[in-house]
Parts: sequence; structure tokens; C-alpha cells
Amino acid sequence: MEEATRILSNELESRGWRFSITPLRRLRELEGAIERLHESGGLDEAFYRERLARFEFAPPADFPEARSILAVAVPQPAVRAFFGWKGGEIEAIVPPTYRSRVDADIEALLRLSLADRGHRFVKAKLPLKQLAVRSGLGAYGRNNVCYLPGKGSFNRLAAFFTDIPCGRDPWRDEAMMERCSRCSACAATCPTKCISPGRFLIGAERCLAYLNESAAPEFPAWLDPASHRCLVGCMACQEVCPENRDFLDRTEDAASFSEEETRAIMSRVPPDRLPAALAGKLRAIDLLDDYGILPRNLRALIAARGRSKEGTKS
Ligand code: B12
Repeated sequence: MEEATRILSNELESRGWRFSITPLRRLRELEGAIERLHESGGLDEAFYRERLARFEFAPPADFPEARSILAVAVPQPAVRAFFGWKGGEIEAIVPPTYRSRVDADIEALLRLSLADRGHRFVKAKLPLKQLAVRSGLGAYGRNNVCYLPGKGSFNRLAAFFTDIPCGRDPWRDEAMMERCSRCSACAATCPTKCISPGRFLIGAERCLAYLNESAAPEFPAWLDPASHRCLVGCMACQEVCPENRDFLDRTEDAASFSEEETRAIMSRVPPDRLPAALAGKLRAIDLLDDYGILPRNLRALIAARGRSKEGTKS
């Protein structure tokens, strides 16, 4: 094993992280798969332009020594935030992998493991699930999320161009977990029915995560108002998945917002006028940069809770 790979193996795997190293020439296949889907009309055009046209299938021009793609998978729990509201509290989940600050931890570790030993790495904007699956880190679930063997799907993915040599090429065909051919729990529970039996790809433009990550002022009229359970994203298809059973109880409490703070968020206090303590709490749940979507999402969450209470009474 190459020295750099051995060091990565020690440093990353001792933390429960997983990684793969793929030769750079596989970039063409990553790009080709997305292009083919796009050209065949398999992707909603607005979704493609907004989310997928940003991939960059080449290392930067100032990195001609790049030889491989390093993919890293880091386990992450969901976090819970509490929002004071009308004398009570609203619980809101921020699903695993929204905590983008872990990217800084990954880069810090790579600096220690690689850069300090004369290697270079540069963050790569690539289709990460495809890379993870095709480089052998995991397999697709029926819900289109990538699962690591024995570790479920609550893993944030990241990729880097590096100059470390690739030993054995790990490339393999795209694979779905065997269990998914006998299970349709995710499709049955998806609140927007974006997982459909006749097609492997989810209808991303209908996914609740797509809707509540967007900047649109309102949710579409067709969306069931009872769907909202998370502050952003959605847990439905992953929560019900038998492969995640052992990882559901790891949710961590991250922040408690007073009613005054909740009302400040809902009334769209401009980000630069947010009190420091409130900004700190939003940072603690990694949503300070996405603050603009929170008033709409919180309002929807509060309304959904109200409805479920009414439902319990009747
Ligand atoms: C755009 C995007 C979204 C969009 C679209 C999601 C989607 N399924 O494409 C929206 C906003 C809806 C979204 C939602 C979520 N996302 Co998102 N998202 C992304 C992003 C930026 C790109 C994903 C992408 O390439 N989509 C395009 C499709 C075409 O890619 P694909 O699904 O891999 O498609 C391949 C397969 O379908 C395969 N294929 C086609 N037919 C068949 C048939 C079979 C049998 C098989 C096996 C394969 C196969 O071919 C395709 C091309 O290779 C990535 C970050 C990144 N840079 O990659 C994060 C990312 C995929 N998201 C992530 C997460 C966690 C989520 C959510 C779970 C968040 C949440 N809790 O709400 C949800 C999950 C929704 C879902 N069920 O997929 C994680 C996934 C981590 C993981 N372990 O898999 C990523 C990698 C972010 C990260 N840094 O970790 N996301």
C-alpha cells in the first residue's frame, strides 16, 4: 500500500470514516452518466440547471499533478433544535449531513495526513453518491441515497482531487442494496411520492428537501401541509429504512431558541441585525448561511404541529 494511502487509512478509519481512491480517468464516466441522463430527458431541466450543472469534472488548471479522486464518508447524527412558541416548544430536526462544518474537519485532517507530507488536495465538485457507489464505498438505496455497508445512510460525503497515486482501481458498476429489491418502505412513506416503482431515480424536483431548501417564498399548493417535520430537508425515506435502524437514536440536541428568538427569525430580521446569541445558535445548527429559508420552514413546521394536535384530539 502506498505510504499516503496507509496514512489515510490510519487517520480516517480510526475515526470511523471511510474513503476510496479512484484514478482521475474515471471522471469521464462520472460526467458521462449525468450527461446521458440529462440528454435522455431523465432529469427535470430546471432541477438539472440549478443543482447539477455546477459539477466540475476536471481538477483546477493549476493542479496538473492531480492523479486521483479521494472520496470520504463521515458519519453524522441528526440534530434537534427547540423553538419557543406560544408558551410551549416546537421540536425541529435538522437531518444528518446538513452539518457542512464537518467539511472543515475533513480538510483539517487531510492537511495533517497529506499536505504536511508534501501531497496536495483540492476540493472537488462532483456527483458524490455516484462516486461513492462506483468507487466501492457503498451502494444505492431505493431512495437514491448512498448506504455504507453496516453503517446506514447517515454519512456526509466529500471528494477531493489529489496527487496521491491510485493503487488498485476500485471502479465497479452502480449497485443498489440487495434488500431494496424486496422492500418499498421508503416509497410508501415519502410524503411527496417522489420515489416511484417504475423508475430508479427519484423525482428530485418533488422531494420535500428540494422544496424546503429552495428560496421560493411559499410551498407549492399541492404539498400536504402535514408533511413538514424537519427545519430543512426530510427524514422520511431514511428514517423508515431498515438499514438505518441502528442509527436512529443518535440524534443530538443542538440549540434551544427562546420565543423572542423564534419571533425574530419569523419576522425576517436582516441577517446582519441578528443578535449575536441568536446568530450563534443558528451557527450551532449550521443554518446561519441558510437563514433566509427558515421563516417559511418554521411557519410550516408550526402549522403542521398544530394540525397533528388537532388530529389527536378528534
Ligand atoms: C442535488 C442534490 C439533492 C437534490 C436531489 C437529490 C437526488 N436524489 O438527486 C435534493 C435537494 C432533492 C436532495 C435531497 C437530499 N439530499 Co442531496 N444532494 C444533492 C447533490 C448536490 C447532487 C446529487 C446528484 O448528483 N443528483 C443527481 C442524480 C442523477 O444522481 P444519482 O442519484 O447519484 O444518480 C445516479 C443513479 O441514480 C444511477 N442510476 C440510474 N438508474 C439506476 C438504476 C439502478 C438500479 C442503480 C443501482 C443506479 C441507477 O445513475 C445516476 C447517475 O450516475 C449532492 C452533493 C453532491 N455534490 O453530489 C447532495 C447529496 C446527494 N445529498 C445528500 C443528502 C443527505 C440528501 C438528503 C437525504 C437530505 C435530507 N435529509 O433531506 C435528501 C435525500 C433525497 C433523496 N431521497 O435522494 C448527501 C447524500 C449522502 C449519502 N450518504 O448518500 C449528498 C451527497 C450531500 C453530501 N455532501 O453528503 N439532494
